[in-house]
Amino acid sequence: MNQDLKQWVDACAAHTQPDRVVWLDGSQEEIDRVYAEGLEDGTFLRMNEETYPDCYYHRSDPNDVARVEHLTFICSEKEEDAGPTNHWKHPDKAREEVWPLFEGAMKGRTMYVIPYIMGPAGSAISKVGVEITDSRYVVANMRIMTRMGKVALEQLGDSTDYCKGLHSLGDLSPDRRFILHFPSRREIWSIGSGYGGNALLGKKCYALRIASVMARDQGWLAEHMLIVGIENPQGETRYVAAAFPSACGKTNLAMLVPPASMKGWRVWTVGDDIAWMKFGDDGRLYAINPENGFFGVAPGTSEKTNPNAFKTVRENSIFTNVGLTDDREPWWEGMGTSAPEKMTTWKGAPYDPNGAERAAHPNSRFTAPADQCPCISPEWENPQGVPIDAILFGGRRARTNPLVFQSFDWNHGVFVGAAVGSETTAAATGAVGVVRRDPMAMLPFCGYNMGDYWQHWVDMGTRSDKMPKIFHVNWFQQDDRGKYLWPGFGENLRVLQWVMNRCAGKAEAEETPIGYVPKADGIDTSGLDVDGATMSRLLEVDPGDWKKELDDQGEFFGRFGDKLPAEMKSQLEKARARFGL
Ligand code: GTP
Ligand code: SPV
Ligand code: MN
Repeated sequence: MNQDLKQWVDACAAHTQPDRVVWLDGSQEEIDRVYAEGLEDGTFLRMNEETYPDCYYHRSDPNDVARVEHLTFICSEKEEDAGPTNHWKHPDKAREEVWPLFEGAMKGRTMYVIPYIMGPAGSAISKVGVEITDSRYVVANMRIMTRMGKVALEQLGDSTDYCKGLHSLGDLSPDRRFILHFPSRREIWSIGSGYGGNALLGKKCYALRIASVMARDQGWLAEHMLIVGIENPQGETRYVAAAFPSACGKTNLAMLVPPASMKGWRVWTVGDDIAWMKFGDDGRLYAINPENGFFGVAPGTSEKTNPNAFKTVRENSIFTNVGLTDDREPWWEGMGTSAPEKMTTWKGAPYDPNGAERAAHPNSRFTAPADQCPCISPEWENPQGVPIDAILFGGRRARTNPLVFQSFDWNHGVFVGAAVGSETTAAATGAVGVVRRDPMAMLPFCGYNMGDYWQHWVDMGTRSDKMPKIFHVNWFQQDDRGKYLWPGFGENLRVLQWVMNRCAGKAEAEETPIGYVPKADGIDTSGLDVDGATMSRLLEVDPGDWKKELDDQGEFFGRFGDKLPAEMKSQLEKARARFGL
């Protein structure tokens, strides 16, 4: 028994006072018991055993359906170390205000101890965490999303090198909800929420907020990125990592099905949300997916848009806050089938096809094992990771950002990432559809000062002459009536083809003030219903739009004071100068 771990678990149990403490080993009998108890207490409903074998349905509290950024804090000694884009609480104040909320919080409940590994078991890049929770829903999700139980305790041994995460549902009141991170002692406290990134502490809390600090200190990168392998008709596979903000298309791009016109192309999923990237001995960046499953956005996922996700979730999966048909099957808006007559909404009310209430919450999700994905990469558990050729940044923008452009070089690419803007989505509480700066899609996930984070990216670029090429993409341009101009989904491979060709030095490009943009006929549109005029609009760089964009970026950079790297300041000035500003 690891003494450090035992002491911490004992201390948490003494404070939270559960009825019993259960250490999880990851076995089938154990999870069967957790589900059986969860069926009993109403946490879960069993789904249709024939069409969705071993699948479970869960409704979260209606006021607990997304990440809560305003209740998420970095608890560093100095406020400056959290930076202007994070909420900050001094560790002493956290102990004073939040620790008491845990007192007796698990009375009448079971405390589960979940040892887990982020990354393949045995990989030198993998890291161990332990989550303590009183939620059976969290246990079931962590069992899909991580490698957990005995295997994690074995990897940990006597070491104190693990992340401690204490989670309790508390009373689920938003007034007593806090997600706290203590980067220097690698600890997380989460109370008052049972959902997603607030409660599955291995995901955003550990693998991004805490790990980003470790990555800075140890010279690697922890990023909100999918990882995908693109195989060309010659059988060569190259890997791309892409950072898009929450609910902006990572899962979809990671599982893309090539369009019929691109014969011989194949796409291989390595990860859909998080990438840890380290230098290999050859100076290239290698990425692993620290997760073991997908916690994906349900609405908009259909046989047509993402057939691979559709097949992945047909067994051993959990559906949260979607509609539930009377046949106990899931249904959501954008599933590609008409709404069934008899259905219960995510709130548990009868569905009214003519009413205003949706069947599924816009941030409803599926949790599914990664190895069930039909296009899972044979390399997805490679302990060394996969070598990355290109990094994409992207956002959801109705205009301004063209379909794709390439940065001039690494540092310009870091600037392009730092300047990402995107319309907000339902993945976090708050207004939806408002453009905000979301650097590297990490605004809610960087565990330290974002200025230092950009400097870390610049520093990484000085360590190798084999850095990936950096691009920016935008699948979400709209016409004046709000219709998407680009078909997206599988057709995005046409853009990746241009990206791959640029990496191989093969495709031509137009040099513009924002970077290299494809020539008018640069993207293959054969078999697509996109005319020349639409294509030029998709590739347009409008100086008026970009003046506003650069002004906004400048204002954002201004918030960082001395922490803004000189390189970012100079990149912004150069970008302005290229527009004659
Ligand atoms: P997180 O799990 O929150 O990090 O999200 P994600 O980035 O993985 O987003 P996901 O792929 O789940 O997509 C979110 C929404 O965007 C879904 O409703 C998709 O249907 C939609 N979407 C994804 N790709 C495209 C695209 O190329 N075009 C359009 N128009 N919509 C897309
Ligand atoms: C996101 O919001 O980016 C997600 C879902 O991937 S959550 O796990 O809630 O963070
Ligand atoms: Mn995400």
